[in-house]
Amino acid sequence: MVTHMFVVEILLFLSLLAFIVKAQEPAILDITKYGAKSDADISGALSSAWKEACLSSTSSRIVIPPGTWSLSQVKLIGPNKSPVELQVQGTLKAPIGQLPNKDGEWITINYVNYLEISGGGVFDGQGTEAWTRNDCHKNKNCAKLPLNLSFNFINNTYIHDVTTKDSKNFHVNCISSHNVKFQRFTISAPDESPNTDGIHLGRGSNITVIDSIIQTGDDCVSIGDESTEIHVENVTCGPGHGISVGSLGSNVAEKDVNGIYVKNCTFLSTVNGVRVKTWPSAPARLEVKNLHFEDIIMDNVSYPIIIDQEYCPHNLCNLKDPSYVKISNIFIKNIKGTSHYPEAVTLVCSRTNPCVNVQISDVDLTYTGNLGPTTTKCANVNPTLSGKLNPPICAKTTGAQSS
Ligand SMILES: *[C@@H]1O[C@H](CO)[C@@H](O)[C@H](O)[C@H]1NC(C)=O
Ligand SMILES: *[C@@H]1O[C@H](CO)[C@@H](O)[C@H](O)[C@H]1NC(C)=O
Ligand SMILES: *[C@@H]1O[C@H](CO)[C@@H](O)[C@H](O)[C@H]1NC(C)=O
Ligand SMILES: *[C@@H]1O[C@H](CO)[C@@H](O)[C@H](O)[C@H]1NC(C)=O
Ligand SMILES: *[C@@H]1O[C@H](CO)[C@@H](O)[C@H](O)[C@H]1NC(C)=O
Ligand SMILES: CC(=O)N[C@H]1CO[C@H](CO)[C@@H](O)[C@@H]1O
Repeated sequence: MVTHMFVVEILLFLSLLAFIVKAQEPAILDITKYGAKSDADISGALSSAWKEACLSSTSSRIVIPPGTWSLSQVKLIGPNKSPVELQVQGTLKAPIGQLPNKDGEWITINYVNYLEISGGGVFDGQGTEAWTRNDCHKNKNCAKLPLNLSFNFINNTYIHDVTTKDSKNFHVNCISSHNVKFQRFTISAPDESPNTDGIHLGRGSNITVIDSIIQTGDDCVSIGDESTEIHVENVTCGPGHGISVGSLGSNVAEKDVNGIYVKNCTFLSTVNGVRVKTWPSAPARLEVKNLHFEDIIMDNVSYPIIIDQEYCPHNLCNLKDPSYVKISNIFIKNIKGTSHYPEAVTLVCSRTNPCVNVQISDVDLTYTGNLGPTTTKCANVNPTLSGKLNPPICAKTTGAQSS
């Protein structure tokens, strides 16, 4: 009798345990169960699955199965009660022409906590045709093209093992988000695609981009104001315009940038390597501090290292007044490789706010062309130098050092 009851108790306990284990498995929400068909727009099905996931009190996994799916445009908005995973196994294709709401982005995910995007699939922006309509580099009143993926106000998010290709504009915009990690996140678009920044970050904290390959027509990763604790590690950039902090200063409300770490990255034939750019004659007085650029390989990079406080593309700015952005605590260490133009290192700081505490060690950059020796250009900066330095950084006779 006693043993019998004991067995019953064990059985009850085991089934309870099985229930708990099962409860921890996410509920699977396959979009085909919500009406998705491979020959029609899946935005309705995806939105329905998303709504259910957000309302669920246990975690959910939305699955986009293998295959090619048309997605016209979608806005996936939280809040969510439990973690949500969006598993993209197939390829999502944007419409070739305009999106239904031409002022919106293609895929927007906002106000979500505990999100995971995974699955090995592809977000295909189908931008090839749209790029020919993009004249924003020469026309200030150009029609804005939609960006690929916009993640705003998202926290505790892990985006991994997916590809975004041929966005019509920026590939990823990630604003006002905290504790976000992009890993094995592939971005691909051709060199000549305009404004196709890889990942644009702003007003966020603790964001990591790691183990990723970013090939695009504009910045690899661009970092806007109010960014703190941004880590870019083991990322290969190129083609594209490199990793850039800024441009900063144009808006008086801009807030400080603090703690940027670019480590163990490789730049392949990019226009810039690591760059900080601030506008002259601009109102904002924010600080940019604690930037670490370390263990970087530059391969045929046009301008490998640049701090430019007189940033003035296409001469469309006013150089009368300086930049009021204060730059301090810059650590540039172990940067090796080749530059495509002679001016391998540029440190042009503001005349009213010289750069403070710039430490440079072990920089070895060789200019491969025949326009003379490798050079550096420096203004309003007095860096602390150590280790092997080629070219000699900020030596008195700027422009005349041999490599
Ligand atoms: C994300 O974190 C920020 C800062 O802690 C907080 O203000 C915001 O409400 C959070 N958002 C969500 C969707 O959890
Ligand atoms: C930073 O974000 C990661 C997730 O990418 C998280 O594991 C870690 O706890 C966060 N760190 C802090 C200090 O919040
Ligand atoms: C670095 O990133 C590449 C992908 O670009 C990956 O194959 C490699 O495993 C990563 N290295 C480490 C140590 O994780
Ligand atoms: C550093 O980057 C190289 C080249 O991308 C990669 O092979 C290596 O695994 C990375 N190391 C670490 C520790 O991430
Ligand atoms: C070096 O970079 C320049 C300018 O971006 C490019 O035109 C050239 O093809 C690159 N060379 C190699 C060998 O990749
Ligand atoms: C370049 C571009 O189109 N940026 C837009 C990205 O999306 C945000 C809103 O999420 C817009 O404010 C930007 O203009």
